[in-house]
Amino acid sequence: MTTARTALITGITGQDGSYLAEYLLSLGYRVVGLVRRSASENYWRINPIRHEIELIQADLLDQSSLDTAVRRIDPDEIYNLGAQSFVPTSWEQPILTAEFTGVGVTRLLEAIRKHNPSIRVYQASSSEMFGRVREIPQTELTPFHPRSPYGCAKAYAHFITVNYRESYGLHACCGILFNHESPRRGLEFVTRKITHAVAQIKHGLADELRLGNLDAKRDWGYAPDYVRAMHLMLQHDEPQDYVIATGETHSVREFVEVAFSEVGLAWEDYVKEDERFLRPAEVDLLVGDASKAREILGWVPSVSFRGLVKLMVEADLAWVAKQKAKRQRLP
Ligand code: NAP
Ligand code: F7E
Repeated sequence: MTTARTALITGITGQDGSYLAEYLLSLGYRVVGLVRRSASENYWRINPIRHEIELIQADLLDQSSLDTAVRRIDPDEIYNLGAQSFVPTSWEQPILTAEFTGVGVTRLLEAIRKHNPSIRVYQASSSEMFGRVREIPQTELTPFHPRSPYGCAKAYAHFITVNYRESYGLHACCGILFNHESPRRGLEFVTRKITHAVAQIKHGLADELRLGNLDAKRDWGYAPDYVRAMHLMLQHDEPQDYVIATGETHSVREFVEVAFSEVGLAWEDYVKEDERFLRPAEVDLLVGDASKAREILGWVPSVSFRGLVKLMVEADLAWVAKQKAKRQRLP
């Protein structure tokens, strides 16, 4: 009898962590999630699989807790998805963002190096590192020019992971993932903010949607496709870095248009531009070239831009309807 491989996931309570946990369970893995202590649990994304996974408490800010978690679980693979991931917050809390998203990675790599350098590790790098882009589309070789404290922290995290691979021979891969979305996306990110507002407006619970820069362009994919890529990277014998993207770019305005048209509404009647949502520095255009992932890993995305908007709008219509019904039942 072969024993199941063990995966340790940081950030398991987030969008990607929850999809990755489900995917690895479907492949027969033992899945352990690293969670930080909180006075009130934030487990809504992992509740459906709560009985199939194990959780261990640790924090990317705390070296000893990471050392203990890695030693106790002794996983075959670690997926480092934990981070302060909301770009605007990184201007409000630049030092904490650097600690979580940047130095936290070094802490985890140190725990791996000291405990068992043969553990395979995935680092969640980001297209935000390209920032003011030097070429279109962006590849693994495009230079970085981050435009936010978040992008700077991710660039540090990326290079320290590459450095541990080169210095200590760790089997470490960075996935340079472009924006990926789903019904599990946090409500503050623009795609979910839009689809949730569309559902609220359709159900008569809101009458406007306030947004910042409608001209920004992003390469938006579907999160479950992207977690498959993370797993594929760690299965390859040679650890490398990969861009994961759809190769298409669309503006926030286009996302808005498609989302409102899904429910038969004209977006111009509801969307208001609000400078409170503008950023001190913007990333104007991102579009990735995932040829390397396609050729080496056989990875291709399965959901189109329109398909993504549609599935997110449909999920939010159902969710808002449920919330509304619950509220109506209150005494
Ligand atoms: P997310 O939904 O914001 O989830 C972030 C996770 O990190 C949460 O589980 C959070 O836990 C955890 N976390 C935050 N601070 C921590 C700390 N100090 N110690 C331990 N855990 C901590 O993010 P996501 O969209 O799933 O993204 C996953 C990763 O990919 C992140 O590193 C993100 O920066 C990166 N990324 C995302 C995208 C994208 O488009 N989604 C693209 C490129 C890269 P709590 O529940 O306790 O807050
Ligand atoms: O913004 C514009 C905003 O916050 C997308 C994270 O997962 O992907 C994500 O970062 C664009 C920006 O994502 C609003 O200015 C307009 O140009 O959804 P977002 P992001 O900043 O691209 C990368 C790859 C990550 O790694 C990050 O972790 O939309 N925008 N109006 C707005 N954005 C927000 N949030 N809210 C608005 O009202």
